[in-house]
Amino acid sequence: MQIGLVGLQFSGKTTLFNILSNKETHSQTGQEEASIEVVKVPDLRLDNLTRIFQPKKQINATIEIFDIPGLRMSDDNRVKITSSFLNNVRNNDALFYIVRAFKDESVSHPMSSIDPIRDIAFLETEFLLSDLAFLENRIDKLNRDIQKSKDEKLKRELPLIQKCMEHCEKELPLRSLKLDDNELKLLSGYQLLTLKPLVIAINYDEKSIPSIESELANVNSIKEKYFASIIPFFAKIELELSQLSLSDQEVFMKDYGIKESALTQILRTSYEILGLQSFFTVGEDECRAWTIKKNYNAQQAAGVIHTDFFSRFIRAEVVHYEDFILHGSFNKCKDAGAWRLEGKEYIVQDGDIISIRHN
Ligand SMILES: Nc1nc2c(ncn2[C@@H]2O[C@H](COP(=O)(O)OP(=O)(O)OP(=O)(O)O)[C@@H](O)[C@H]2O)c(=O)[nH]1
Ligand SMILES: [Mg+2]
Repeated sequence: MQIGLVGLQFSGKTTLFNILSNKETHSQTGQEEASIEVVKVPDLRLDNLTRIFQPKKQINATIEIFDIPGLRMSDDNRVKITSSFLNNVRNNDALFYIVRAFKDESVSHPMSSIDPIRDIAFLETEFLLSDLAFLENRIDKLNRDIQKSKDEKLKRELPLIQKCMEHCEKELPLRSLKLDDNELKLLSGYQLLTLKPLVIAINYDEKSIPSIESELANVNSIKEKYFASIIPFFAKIELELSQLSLSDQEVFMKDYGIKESALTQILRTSYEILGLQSFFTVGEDECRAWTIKKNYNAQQAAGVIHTDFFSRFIRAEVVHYEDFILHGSFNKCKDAGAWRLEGKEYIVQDGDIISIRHN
């Protein structure tokens, strides 16, 4: 799973990327190249399981973060979208618009003033125009090809693309259009930009921390318009905090009044908007978190561990993390009726500890 950080130049993407990747050596801010980092998803439940099972290793779930250089002012004093920018944006499962709200005279803004709502509208309009251009071309091509080939699949695609086109023409993002699983599958190869789940992450000054609720009230109306989640963060101060030990971080976050770190918020919302959840496997060798879609059944989850587990699935032994912590061991869970043997249709729940029986 890959999420892309997109936005105008100097909005704080690379600063945020450095917070997320939590490395000693930081990527240069203001760089021209896109860079990618695999980020461990912190999970206290997995840490606890490791404490109990003492395995040789702990393997957290991961998520890939893609830092894309921002849009800058060109020679004619306008911010223009480029095809390399769009190509970078297309490659992601979800988008995070990183929008600047912080004021700092020493950092220029490509549109010369601080206006988060304008910046969001700018990006969203560009992405909508890109989708419209694609859909228009696709309709032309489908019309030509249908006459030639009489392919049933093409005939089914045409009304879907037309429906998408009408939606975009009303200046609405495709993520707000109701589509069923088949329709989504047909569209999945096209990487339409306004169909991607969106989080708007607004980078505020640390001075705004005490008044953050009222700051957010000013931008909340756009949530519905863009069908997006909004999260506030404080790049500069959070980068400093991320270099402290975990216990110091907690103390300073409390002092500053930061309720949840940018890292936690971003990973949590990514899971939410992508409809993801975690289950665990435990043992002497490793305790591990696995990421799956929310509606996955036991057999599909088994297939994520190993493709053979999918085809040779017999049953899944399941204990929920909370039950395990409550009772203290698998045997005690059995006595309490919290240990279950589930068939392939069982829908896996977030926090299940699973062992796959296979032949
Ligand atoms: N005062 C202040 N400065 C910030 C904040 N966030 C980022 N900056 C500064 O703004 C400048 C640009 O930040 P970057 O994180 O490199 O911005 P970017 O979005 O990656 O920029 P491009 O890659 O050029 O698109 C750097 O000098 C940062 O130190 C903030 O919250 N407050
Ligand atoms: Mg950058």
